[in-house]
Amino acid sequence: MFAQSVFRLRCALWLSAVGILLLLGACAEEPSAIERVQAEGVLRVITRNSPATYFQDRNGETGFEYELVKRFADDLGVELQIETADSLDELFSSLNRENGPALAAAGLVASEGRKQSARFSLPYLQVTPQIIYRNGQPRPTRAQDLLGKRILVLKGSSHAEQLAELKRDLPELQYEESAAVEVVDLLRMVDEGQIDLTLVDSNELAMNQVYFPNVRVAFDLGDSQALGWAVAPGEDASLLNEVNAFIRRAHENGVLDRLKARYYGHVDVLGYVGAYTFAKHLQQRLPRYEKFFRQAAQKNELDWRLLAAMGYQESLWQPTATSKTGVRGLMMLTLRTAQAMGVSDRLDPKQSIDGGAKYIVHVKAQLPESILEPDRTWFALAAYNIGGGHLEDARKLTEAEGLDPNKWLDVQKILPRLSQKQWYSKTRYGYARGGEPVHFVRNIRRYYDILTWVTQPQLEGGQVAVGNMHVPGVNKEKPDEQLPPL
Ligand code: BLG
Repeated sequence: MFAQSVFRLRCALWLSAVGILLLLGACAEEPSAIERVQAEGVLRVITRNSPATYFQDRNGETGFEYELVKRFADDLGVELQIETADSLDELFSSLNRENGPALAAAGLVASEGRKQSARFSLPYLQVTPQIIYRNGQPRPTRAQDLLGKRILVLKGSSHAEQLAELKRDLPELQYEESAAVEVVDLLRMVDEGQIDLTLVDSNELAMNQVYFPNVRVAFDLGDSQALGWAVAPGEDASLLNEVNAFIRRAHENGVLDRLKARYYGHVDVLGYVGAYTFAKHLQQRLPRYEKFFRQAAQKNELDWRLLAAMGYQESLWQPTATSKTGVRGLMMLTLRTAQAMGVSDRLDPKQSIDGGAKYIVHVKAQLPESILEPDRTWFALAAYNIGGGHLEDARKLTEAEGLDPNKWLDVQKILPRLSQKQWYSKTRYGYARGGEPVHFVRNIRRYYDILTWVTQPQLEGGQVAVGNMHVPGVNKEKPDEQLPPL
């Protein structure tokens, strides 16, 4: 009897001990993915170093993926730490490694083949895979036309997956994959004729068309596909849920549209012809004047790329340009402006650039102090084009409309009114072609962005010809010799 009750007591003790252990076990449960990020105070993200994703410019880290993921880290209230992978295979193995980065944000197509190595978020961008060929060669228009061509794609890419699938129907199809290159290299190789064709996403082409004058779209290979961020497949859903909520917000509040326009909108703004014409002029014309832009910029404490962007907008870098209104030269100075700036020959490119540089500094200094950077630069450009008086008229109309006369975004909406009688009749300086400075500023900002991406910080200081095509994101440590033989 006694022994039995002792046994019962022991059982009860043992059971409660197990219960406590179980409870303790529950308390010591692994923290979730989001709890780990929050506890560390750091969001570690793996990406690719390319102009369409992440790269360094004169202001530091930048790129579409970087800007988006930075906003996500800010929303979480944690620091962002970027790691880069040299190839897509390396990217996925890093993501899946123990204590690896929490998130991959690298312009990744959420493809079927990747489901084993990644768990994808909601889409943040739709892209279309495009076959790219070289201008002057016969244009392929369907899958059959790919046969017998030298085709190179990124190793481990969704494009390699797509071609493998296509090969099932077209067994004669030949293509190669390389882990030693980035998309910009593929486009450059098509541009220079080292390969016949490649397959890239539409956003990558839109971004890079401005660097490669000979690159053209042959045809779309299949439907549009979704880009997503990814976590490791074994990971719990907590971080992915936060990502999805963030992406939903970014769709709603216009952040995604703005980033898309800024990074992938060159072709939208310039048009395809404008984009490859710019690329051609970047190689052929800018090198002739780059030295003058740099010297004038240094003398006047300006960014030479802004001056070069102005020169492109004014004359497509042509020193003998003349407008219908008799404005002349690379920087399109009026006779009056030229005289005021001490320019004796407007057709001399060096004099024109010096005069333009001096004049932009002059008009900027005349602007009211209430206009702050970066808007101040855009207002100065507008004044360069339309004159300070008309710009002041537009600012007054802007204020009367209840908008902010110190914000370029607001004033540019009102400027076109200067060419409508009902509005200009109320102004001090009267009629002006108010739409012109709006295009002028928009285009210069676009060229300025592109020039910023072409010229990397480590190349600054020396005399570096942009014509040599220093495209951001190209890994200079990988010489061409390492590329697979084709
Ligand atoms: C600018 C002058 C301003 C002048 C305005 O015109 O020229 N800028 C320069 O000379 C650098 O000084 O302002 S004002 O002095 O206060 O009157 C207004 O007259 C030049 C503009 C005009 C424009 N491009 C630089 O942006 C031009 O050529 N437009 C004509 C285009 S088209 O050929 O008729 O289509």
